Amino acid sequence: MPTSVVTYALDRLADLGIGHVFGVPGDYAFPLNDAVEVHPRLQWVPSANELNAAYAADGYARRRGAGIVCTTYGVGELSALNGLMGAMAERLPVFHLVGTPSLRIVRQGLICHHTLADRNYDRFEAISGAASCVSARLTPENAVIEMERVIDKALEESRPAYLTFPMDLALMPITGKPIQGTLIGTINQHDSVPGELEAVLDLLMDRIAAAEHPVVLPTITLRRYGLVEMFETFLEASGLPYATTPMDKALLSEDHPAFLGMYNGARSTPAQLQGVVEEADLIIDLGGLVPEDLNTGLWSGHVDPSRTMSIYPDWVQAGDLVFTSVSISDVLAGMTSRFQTTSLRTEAWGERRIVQPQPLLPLDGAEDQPTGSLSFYPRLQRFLKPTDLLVSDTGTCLLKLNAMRLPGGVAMESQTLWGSIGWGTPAALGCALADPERRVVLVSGDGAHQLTVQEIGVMGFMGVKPVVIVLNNGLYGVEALISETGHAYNDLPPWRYAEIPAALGCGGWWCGRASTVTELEQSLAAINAHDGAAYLEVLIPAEESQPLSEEVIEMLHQTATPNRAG
Ligand SMILES: Cc1ncc(C[n+]2csc(CCOP(=O)(O)OP(=O)(O)O)c2C)c(N)n1
Ligand SMILES: [Mg+2]
Repeated sequence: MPTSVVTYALDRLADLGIGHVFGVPGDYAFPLNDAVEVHPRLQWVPSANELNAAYAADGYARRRGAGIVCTTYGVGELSALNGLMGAMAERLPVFHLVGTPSLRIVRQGLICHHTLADRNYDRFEAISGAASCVSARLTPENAVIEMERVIDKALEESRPAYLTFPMDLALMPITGKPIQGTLIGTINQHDSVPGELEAVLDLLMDRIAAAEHPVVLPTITLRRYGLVEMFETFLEASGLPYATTPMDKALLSEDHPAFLGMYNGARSTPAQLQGVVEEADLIIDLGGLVPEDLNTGLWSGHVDPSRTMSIYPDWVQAGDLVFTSVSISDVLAGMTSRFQTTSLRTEAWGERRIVQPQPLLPLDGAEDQPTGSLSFYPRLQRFLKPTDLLVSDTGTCLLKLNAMRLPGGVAMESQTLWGSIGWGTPAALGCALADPERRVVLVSGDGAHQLTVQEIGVMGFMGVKPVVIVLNNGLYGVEALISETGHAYNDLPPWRYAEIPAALGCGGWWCGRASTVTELEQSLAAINAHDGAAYLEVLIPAEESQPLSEEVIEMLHQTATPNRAG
């Protein structure tokens, strides 16, 4: 039987190594839903709602290279938008497949559900299209060529794609010759112009040779483009030290001998790292640093552009010089091979270690004391295993975890730039399905968790085995930090968190609640001894969330009239 439009599109996406489709069915999407159900390489994940589905696909794409979210026309696709815009911001190729009214409905001008009854069938395309870097309306005639264009663009930009499937066209056979698959990682991002690449490499190597204290700031872009291994080889060959910003945390194992710590302006850890980075005579920005507030210690950092060489995915900037025809993979490979063939690598990492790595957090808190941040984070740090993947939602926990050095091997995912609370729980599901080799440990504030908690039921249904840790302080704590305490709008309904997995149908989960240090230690030990998923509620005193100084709050919000003298 000839391949239908919808099956062909799924085949091409499955060729990328994607094995799951997150979504909520709907009548306009039935052709898609049916095709996923019978697809030999794809499994449907029954997301609790479309926003959760988009978050889960984002988490999946972080670990697998790409993900799929499938929604229905209007009501479904619009509900997924925040999640997809997050994937835009955080650069994740999530393919958003939407089932739309049949061409027959459109041509007859029938008024159909999920519309404004105005015979305008294209209203949502522009809205959803804004949360993607490429889009296509698939037809039998264009399916083969459009799928290649869309996949290519989504991977090149590492951003979402939006694909619509009119119900009748979706089931029609494609015309043209189907294309066989290419796996992620074998797709070249950009081609460099040889002369320009040589010029960049000459400049970079000259600057490195002339520098006494060069520092590398690698970014998450390297992971998005599958260049992490190449970066490790580069470090080995060059002997250069590196630091990461919060957005780039755990790019490599944080016990790497070349790792200096987290550069976050005046909030760097260790603290002296700010000086090391900002006074370095050469900063090699690998991938494009994002000088966002939470990524720069509330804009307290200053990386001097004249001492920085920025290597973006497809161009390079060195002060006033701009090179537009070079790809980051070629620059990285070129620098590595020059280091390997010259004697430039003179100092070993040990000698270069200008700052001492941050030690383990001290084990604060006595046995019967109530739990709090000071007792929780050191114990979490010791609980983590080298093959764990830590997922942190946005909130107080992300600020704490970003500043905490991760034990060797531990990977981490967070949404520092987009910062949409509630992302963590569905994203943890996506990560667990995409990366089954790792145990996913989710840390979420109670407020964030309340937004998307239904996905716990999907975790149980899909049989994944994460460790979910919910920090119960009864409020939107981080909001209290950056406003004032006592606002009613920061209070949360007091849920009985530890009962949630059972109510949502999760069988075989270890569930518990820790309110004292002893309970916390016993719970963490019990979770490690349990062969299955776990859910732990940890009480954190609301009083911890005291407002920051007015000065710091002003730094974040920039609302005060500037001081003319300053
Ligand atoms: C979707 C969304 N809505 C609102 C916000 C604003 N916001 C940022 S942090 C936060 C509170 C987080 O509270 P919680 O998860 O309980 O963490 P805590 O700081 O209390 O540990 C809110 C409401 C946001 N970032 N994203
Ligand atoms: Mg809270």
